[in-house]
Amino acid sequence: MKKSNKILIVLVLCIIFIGATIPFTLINFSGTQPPQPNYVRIYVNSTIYDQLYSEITQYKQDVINQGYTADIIAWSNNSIYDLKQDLINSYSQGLVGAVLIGQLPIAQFDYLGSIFACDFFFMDLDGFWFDANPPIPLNDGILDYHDNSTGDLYPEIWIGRINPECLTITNYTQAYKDYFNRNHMPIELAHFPALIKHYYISMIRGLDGGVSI
Ligand SMILES: [Ca+2]
Ligand SMILES: [Ca+2]
Repeated sequence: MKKSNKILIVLVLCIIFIGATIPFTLINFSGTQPPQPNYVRIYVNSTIYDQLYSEITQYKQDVINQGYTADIIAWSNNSIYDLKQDLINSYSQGLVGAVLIGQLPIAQFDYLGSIFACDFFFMDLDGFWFDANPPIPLNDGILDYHDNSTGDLYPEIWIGRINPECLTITNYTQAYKDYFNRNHMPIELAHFPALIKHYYISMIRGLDGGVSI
């Protein structure tokens, strides 16, 4: 067989092999795509879950209607580390954020003696956080140290809280219900210019000392 014919046969075999492999490669690639990051977890303090079941179920549906997937979790664990581990576990499912409803774990951070609530602890899923940072090795439940570890210092997800229990009201259950009902109430775009107009009329009348409408 001539050398040129051998080269031609090899080329043909290569083309057949590549043609047969590409579809399997594409199928396999599409099968290993990471989940779309649109997953929201809605944590609810387990002690208020039953009373607010219908409102929170509606809230979940509102979240889904905005293009997310969502789960409700009745949570009764006070550990900031266990809550964070649950968020870390969910990140591989496409978690983009979490809503914390009711009294749920609050991380605190001590920066040069200034102590503050720190939801950033729950947002930064791959950074390193530590309680008892030398030279003050005080393991008191208040975080003292943060570095990037094998990840980075930035947030991977967002955290939101809904909790009226810090307010000077007595009927928290009603406050939750009122909030979720307001949140579900649609603002129709057709009415929006009228709302803006109403706002400005009220403001101007207030400035003039008139009676607001
Ligand atoms: Ca500490
Ligand atoms: Ca990070």
